Amino acid sequence: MMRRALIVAATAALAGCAHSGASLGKVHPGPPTIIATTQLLGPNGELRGTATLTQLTAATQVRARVEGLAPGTYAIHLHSTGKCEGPKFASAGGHFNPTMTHHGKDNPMGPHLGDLPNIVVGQGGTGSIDFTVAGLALIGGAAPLLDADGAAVIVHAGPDDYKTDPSGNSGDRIACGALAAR
Ligand SMILES: [Cu+2]
Repeated sequence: MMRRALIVAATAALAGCAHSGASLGKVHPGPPTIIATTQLLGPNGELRGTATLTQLTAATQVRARVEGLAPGTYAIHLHSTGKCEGPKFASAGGHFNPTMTHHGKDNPMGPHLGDLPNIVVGQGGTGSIDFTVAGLALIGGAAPLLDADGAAVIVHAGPDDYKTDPSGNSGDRIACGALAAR
């Protein structure tokens, strides 16, 4: 099944310039901003949300929003392979884990670099997270998320307990969005 994927955009970070109020001649764009965005789709291609990852200095900000879900708490993670083949999305592989640790922030041997906080979905069927992953790079460095086989954002059927290896006892994979370098 085709999956909408990947946009990695590089744009000049003019907004980040501390002197943008100065005369035009003094505007000096910073390094390019690296952004990856994807749609999160369910097993039948139904839209379940979006995710946008923005590379910061020695960190990556992950913003994700889900929709059309029953109220509840859902795990969401960065998985290692940018391939979303339904209905189970096993193709996305395990959690992004270049440091070979165990899963979960509450696990003494954790967490995975791909671990994220749960999304809480309210009565309207929507929920979101905005979380910065320290030490995660989309591109560049020793272990970029967007390596040759990309990566995926996965939403699970249940909450992450933040400690059970390898995936927080979070159940089936119910939505997937592929991310890839281009
Ligand atoms: Cu997961």
